[in-house]
Amino acid sequence: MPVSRQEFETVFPKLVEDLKEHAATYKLPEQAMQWFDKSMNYNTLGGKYNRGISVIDSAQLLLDRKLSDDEFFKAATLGWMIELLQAFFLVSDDIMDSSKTRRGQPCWYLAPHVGMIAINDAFMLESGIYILLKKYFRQEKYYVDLLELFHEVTFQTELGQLCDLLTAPEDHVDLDNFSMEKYTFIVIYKTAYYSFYLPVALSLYFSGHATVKNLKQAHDILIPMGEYFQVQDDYLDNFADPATLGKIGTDIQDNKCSWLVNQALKKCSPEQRQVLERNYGHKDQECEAKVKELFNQLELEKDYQVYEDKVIVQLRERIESLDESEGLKRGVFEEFLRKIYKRSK
Ligand code: DMA
Ligand code: MG
Ligand code: MG
Ligand code: MG
Repeated sequence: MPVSRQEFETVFPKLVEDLKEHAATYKLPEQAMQWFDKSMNYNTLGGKYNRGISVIDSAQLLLDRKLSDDEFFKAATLGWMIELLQAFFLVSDDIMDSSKTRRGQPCWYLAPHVGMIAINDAFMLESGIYILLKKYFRQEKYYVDLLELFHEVTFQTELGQLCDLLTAPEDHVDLDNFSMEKYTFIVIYKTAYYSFYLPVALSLYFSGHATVKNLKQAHDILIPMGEYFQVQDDYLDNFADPATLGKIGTDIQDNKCSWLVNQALKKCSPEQRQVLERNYGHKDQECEAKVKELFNQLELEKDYQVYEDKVIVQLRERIESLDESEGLKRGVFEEFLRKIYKRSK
């Protein structure tokens, strides 16, 4: 049975206490302690926890049994470390993308009295990962592997974010700058590694099944799955109801090399391209509305359906043909795909 959000959440308060206890060894002043507590709760809670919960679900499948209480706590701690990494990325991403809301509330940098303190809060969320890793995994023979994995995946995500930002300059719109090749690089690095490869790689180390072959096989399924997940994110940015999605889309105003604009460029007429050229990437609601209207005219929702049906078949084929001889299980990928298939938030 997959773990519920509620079960996963039971572990978080203990980890917040651990991090505050660590800060207390430096006699952190009370005001700062309360701030740190508030930032952790505001930025780490309230999401879907797909990444974090997948560590536990995968560990259960790989070990082929229910976890003991201690194992559950440790797997959940690894899961929360990904959620802290995610919190670090999201706090920064929302500043860089000038987003307004996240998980149905104001982005942290827009919350009362926060502003650019959010940048330091993001760094502290990241630091929390390594404090917990040391506290709970220092004695494991795979400790250095986990340490290196978190560092590498963080770097990969930052490479993706860099390309995402560089293809979306604020001051000039050049549609020739976009391409599906650039798009694929951006989404694999900014999303697929930390959201898909990382949870399963962590559970492979945790369950004692991490081999070069298993990690590679997991990678080769999870990176395409992560690509699909970011295409969904781009689709939902424009087509979802913000009340359901928990965030207001920004990709059009931000001049992003999104999946939708790449599809639009493939099929638009010269006149429609002019509409895009004049209106895409402007911090202006009327321009944004014109682009949205064009996306509707071009029936991009249909292209998305076609893409989704095709990619699902490909992913299921890859999962079906997985070689389980070194202990990897099809169920790990089936469960992860089930969590995101046709998602609306
Ligand atoms: C997501 O990109 C990538 C990271 C590393 C947060 P995004 O800006 O499309 O995410 P969102 O739509 O959640 O702001
Ligand atoms: Mg964003
Ligand atoms: Mg972004
Ligand atoms: Mg997005």
